[in-house]
Amino acid sequence: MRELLSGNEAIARGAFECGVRFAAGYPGTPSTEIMEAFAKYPGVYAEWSPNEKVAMEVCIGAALAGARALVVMKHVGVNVAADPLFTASYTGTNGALVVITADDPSLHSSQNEQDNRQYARFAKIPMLEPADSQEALEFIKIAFDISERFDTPVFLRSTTRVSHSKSVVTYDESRIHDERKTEINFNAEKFVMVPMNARKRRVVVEKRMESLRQFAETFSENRIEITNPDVGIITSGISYQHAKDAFPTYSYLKLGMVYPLPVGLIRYFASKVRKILVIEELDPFLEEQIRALGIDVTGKEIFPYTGEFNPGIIEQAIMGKVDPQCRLPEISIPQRPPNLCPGCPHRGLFYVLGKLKVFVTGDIGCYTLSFMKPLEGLHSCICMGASIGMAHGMSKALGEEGRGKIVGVIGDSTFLHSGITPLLNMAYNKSDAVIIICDNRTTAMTGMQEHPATGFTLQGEKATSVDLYALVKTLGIDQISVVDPYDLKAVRSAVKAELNRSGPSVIISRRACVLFKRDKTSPRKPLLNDPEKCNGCRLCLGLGCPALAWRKRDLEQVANDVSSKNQGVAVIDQNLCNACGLCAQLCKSGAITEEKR
Ligand SMILES: Cc1ncc(C[n+]2csc(CCOP(=O)(O)OP(=O)(O)O)c2C)c(N)n1
Repeated sequence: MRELLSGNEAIARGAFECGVRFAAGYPGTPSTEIMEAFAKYPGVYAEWSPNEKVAMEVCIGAALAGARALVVMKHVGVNVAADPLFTASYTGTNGALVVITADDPSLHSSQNEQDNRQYARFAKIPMLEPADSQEALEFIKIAFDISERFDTPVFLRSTTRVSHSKSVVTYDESRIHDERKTEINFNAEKFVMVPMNARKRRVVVEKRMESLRQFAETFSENRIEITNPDVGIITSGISYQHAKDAFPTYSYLKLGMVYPLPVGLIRYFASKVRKILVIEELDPFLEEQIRALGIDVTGKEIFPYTGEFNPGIIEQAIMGKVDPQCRLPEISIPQRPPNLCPGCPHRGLFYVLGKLKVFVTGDIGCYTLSFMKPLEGLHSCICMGASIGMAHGMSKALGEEGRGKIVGVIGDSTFLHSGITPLLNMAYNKSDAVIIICDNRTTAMTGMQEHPATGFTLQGEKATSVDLYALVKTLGIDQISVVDPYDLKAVRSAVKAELNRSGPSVIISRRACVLFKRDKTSPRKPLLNDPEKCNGCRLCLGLGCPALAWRKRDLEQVANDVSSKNQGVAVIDQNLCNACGLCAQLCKSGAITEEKR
């Protein structure tokens, strides 16, 4: 069978083929589609866990019961899941555990650009790195075999290009393996990581690393292609594809396993070529280890440390110029800054916050875009869940000076991911900050995934839906209010009231994402702006709504119009307007209405 699959779809397919029937993850670009694709295979269990740490623990448990378990996350998700993972490296897996880390060089959709190959060395866990969809399908199977054979978690690292590019994949329907047998296993010495047991396991980990190093020497996916004795390139993953495109005739050592490295194979390759280049995106991960072997290589002194590579970048670094054939086509498209959708429920809230003289500690989600003009309603963003702790820390540090000036905002999915404990902390340590949960009933930013408050599972089954109000109350917050962010007055008075109060408080700003309402019963008609009534005050444009534009009046019109000297009027794009009504609330001249035409 031949099919065009993205790297993510191929990972899901390969996992299913090799008997994986258990997967957990938390959404995050560029990894999200792996879980979404896997969940559709027959007879599998797949869940969105509330965060990556939980997903990791769920899969460690499944593996302990003998399953082949797949845990999926984006690169920063591994930071969240690192605690259980590092010790699962000691316990081993019993069944099999493969961790997908989908890294994002060039930060297409991430808050940082960390190179998760470092985690393999840090946690003493082997790591495979596919270069295209076919390899993604094959490598995930190999990863599970390695996990079982060496009793270790295994990383499979993808990057955005591999995860999201589609290439032809050949697979064999008849090679689908059955689910592994599961059973309860008791082995306290191996699975109870108190110091006396962990010390013994620590030694096992080092022995395992030695066996893996030997395995790497003959591992078929660490592949040598000797063609040109002058230049040899050591590379892996997507960098291999780019390097091959730019320099098809050089010799290559393509590493399918980037940790641990095949030292003997590298020495052998070095003996066959006169000059070695190490081509890798982000950190000099391979380069430093190869240099440590005493092998002279050229690497980051010519290749960039940051961002994705492409054949042009590689050619420029090596040759000092780019062959036009290697140059990426120059496409001239107008700059289009990201913006909240027309009708986005976050807009009303952040319009109000931007007008108040408060510091808003932000979090990650669609609403993070509110930091930009014209809203400017969010002033920091570090990582998922950070807003609440930061708001608390700021208000404590500022003391009296900060009273009534610190607000933290967090999305519903992010609150359930990592906002609960910092809110508990705020209640416990008597904070003064105001927290706003932007509850749009979905995980909008990554494409509308379910979470524990939506009432549905990843596989579409009905589930219990946590009551955010009750949850916040249980954490010890007594002052809670709920507002509709489509009602500017209500939002303003709720925020002001909470800022004037002492002690921690929470406002739930509740309105379903305009792109994803389960209730589709009452679509509203786009609003109209009457150019005769519009006084050109531009107040409505302060919302930054993509459905609102400014139309200049020509000079003659302005000169002839005795009633108004407006230079222009606001216009509402009828194809974009979702009738949230915010602009009508701001319009003092009554020009914006819900009128019939
Ligand atoms: C540790 C980590 N996991 C996943 C992500 C990807 N991600 C960023 S924000 C977010 C959730 C957004 O949902 P929500 O908080 O409900 O806000 P919304 O986008 O719906 O406004 C996700 C999954 C990330 N940045 N970091």
